[in-house]
Amino acid sequence: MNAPEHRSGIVALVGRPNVGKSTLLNRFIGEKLAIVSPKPQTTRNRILGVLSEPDFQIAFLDTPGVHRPKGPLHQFMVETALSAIDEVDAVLFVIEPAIKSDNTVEIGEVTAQIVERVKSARKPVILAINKIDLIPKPLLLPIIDTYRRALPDAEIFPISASKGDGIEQLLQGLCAVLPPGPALFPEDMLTDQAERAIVAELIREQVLRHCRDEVPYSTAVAIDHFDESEREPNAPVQPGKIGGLVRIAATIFVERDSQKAIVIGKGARMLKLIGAAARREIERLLGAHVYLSLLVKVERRWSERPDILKRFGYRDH
Ligand SMILES: Nc1nc2c(ncn2[C@@H]2O[C@H](COP(=O)(O)OP(=O)(O)OP(=O)(O)O)[C@@H](O)[C@H]2O)c(=O)[nH]1
Ligand SMILES: [Mg+2]
Repeated sequence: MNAPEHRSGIVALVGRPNVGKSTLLNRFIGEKLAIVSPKPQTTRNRILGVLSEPDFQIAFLDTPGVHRPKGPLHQFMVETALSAIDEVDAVLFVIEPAIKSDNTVEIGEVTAQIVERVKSARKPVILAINKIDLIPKPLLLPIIDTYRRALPDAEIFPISASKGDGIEQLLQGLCAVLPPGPALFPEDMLTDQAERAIVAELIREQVLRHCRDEVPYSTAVAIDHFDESEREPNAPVQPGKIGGLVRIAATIFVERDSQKAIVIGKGARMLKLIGAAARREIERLLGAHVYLSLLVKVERRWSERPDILKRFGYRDH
């Protein structure tokens, strides 16, 4: 028997905010490439994660959650997500179970908008129903039924990204819709993101996790210094093996003085908590000790100002 033909392609993860797209990307790749939080609108940019196996290579493109945008930052995010659909080989549409109290399933307005967009793109689509660990099995059937009618050409996979259930089957389903072809990216490449971009995101993640209300939506992080002169090159990234020291200075930008006060906290307690949690995550990423110093600055209404959006890396694609 012949060996199976090698397949490859780019797959966009698309869906509403908070359904678990970034959790799923990290699960596929086995590394934390994208930050995750319980708050919607966590991801703001596209994040590429490459999975290379002997028989296939899939480059996943995580995207911001599609929502009704308010203001330029959110418009950028939604465009980033929807335009990805046109640029990939297949779409992995991620939803989470939403069942009304009378046990009926309704496709919400935004989800319906994604369904239409995906249909008009006329490319292979796979639907992942995520977070199945949260619902009793019998409740899955009406969801599957509803989406089978809405997207008759999509194969449907119930999964749990956080527990890892159904991931192998989903990968096989994706492979089946990708064209035969050689790897598109080097096989040891996991992402196109620079380390310092991931570091900025890991700091933003801790602001999201520690602060409430409007602070998460008004936060951006910029890396000011990234000094690797005391880092040991090629240090093995393993628990317990630490390769030297990386000194990082970063600024957390918010939009108002009141938000700055929240992020710093009484006696700088909040900023210390954010810094300590971010440092742990960054040390894991870099496999090195990390010295992290954080500043908090106000950049008024930055999320509404196109010039500043660009400076923070939220550019047009
Ligand atoms: N119970 C459960 N929770 C999950 C699962 N997958 C993700 N979550 C949680 O759902 C929340 C949102 O996850 P994210 O991965 O940030 O969601 P996202 O779709 O990337 O969100 P945006 O970036 O805002 O669009 C987090 O609290 C995750 O831990 C799952 O399979 N089961
Ligand atoms: Mg995300």
